[in-house]
Amino acid sequence: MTMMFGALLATLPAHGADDLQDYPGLPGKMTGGCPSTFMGVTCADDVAKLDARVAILGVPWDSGTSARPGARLGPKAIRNHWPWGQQGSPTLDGYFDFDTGERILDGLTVVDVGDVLILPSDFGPNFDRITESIRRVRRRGAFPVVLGGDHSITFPVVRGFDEIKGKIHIVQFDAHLDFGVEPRESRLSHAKSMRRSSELPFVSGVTNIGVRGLNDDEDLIEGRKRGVLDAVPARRALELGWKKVMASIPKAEHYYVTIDVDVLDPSLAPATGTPVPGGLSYYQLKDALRELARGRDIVGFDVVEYSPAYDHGEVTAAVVEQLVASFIGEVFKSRR
Ligand SMILES: [Mn+2]
Repeated sequence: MTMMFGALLATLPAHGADDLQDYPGLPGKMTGGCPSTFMGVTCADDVAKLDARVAILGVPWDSGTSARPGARLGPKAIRNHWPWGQQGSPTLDGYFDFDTGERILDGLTVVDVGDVLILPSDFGPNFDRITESIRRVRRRGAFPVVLGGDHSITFPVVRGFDEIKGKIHIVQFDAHLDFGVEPRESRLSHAKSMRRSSELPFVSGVTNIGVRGLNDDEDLIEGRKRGVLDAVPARRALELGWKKVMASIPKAEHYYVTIDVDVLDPSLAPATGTPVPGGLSYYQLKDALRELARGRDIVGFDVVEYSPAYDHGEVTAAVVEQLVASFIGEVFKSRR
């Protein structure tokens, strides 16, 4: 039986450069455009002609999940949460934010480039397409905003910033460190995404904000020893206040921000694979992102681990949608 299985595998074509060519996985190319878009912005699925400041990119991948799967349905569910159809972009008028008293997104072209094509189960070709999609979005001068997907996608996403000059520091909002001690779990699982990302030559390190609950601390001890990982636990962050927390983040030329939905209190964000009691409220996370964006060159961000099968009345979808829109607003406010 083992022999037969081996023979069968031998007849399968090996993955190579041609696969990438056959399935360029450019957003939209293989998925038939955009059935729906993030907050109704224009569909711009031909990345070769992309002309926008901000590009929303879906990555419907959850094969890196260790507990409850379903985050592959996240991008679609976040887009479908918007009930008013495609109203187009540029978002000339923007939105008035009653939380801050400011107008955001006005005059900013935000488009949705669709999803990276995912062919189930193979990490290699899928991760290569994710990386290549980020590179192509960036070469067109657009700021990538990625909707996951489980947290394993952050590694191939960050890998797509390899043409940047200077170093990137990753700020991770997450109930977990995702820096799993080797050799536990597979190398590319969502529990290892920060470890893999920290190994990229242009990444200076990772700061976790929001780790909590009962867990191992050996990965944090190791990461600290190597100078590539530090963490401000959720409870500690709330005691310190965001000004002090953000001031503790190491200086870098650029910052990439990854937001795992499970950083939030699961009572307001139940729709995630590995919920942990406690966590940030919506306003606390919104304020944290506002403080983080102040005076820092943020080059892109993702929101991952939104898993709509565990949602109730789309409450988590609403949280994700508003966080994404307001964080884009904060990032580009500081660039005006
Ligand atoms: Mn995570």
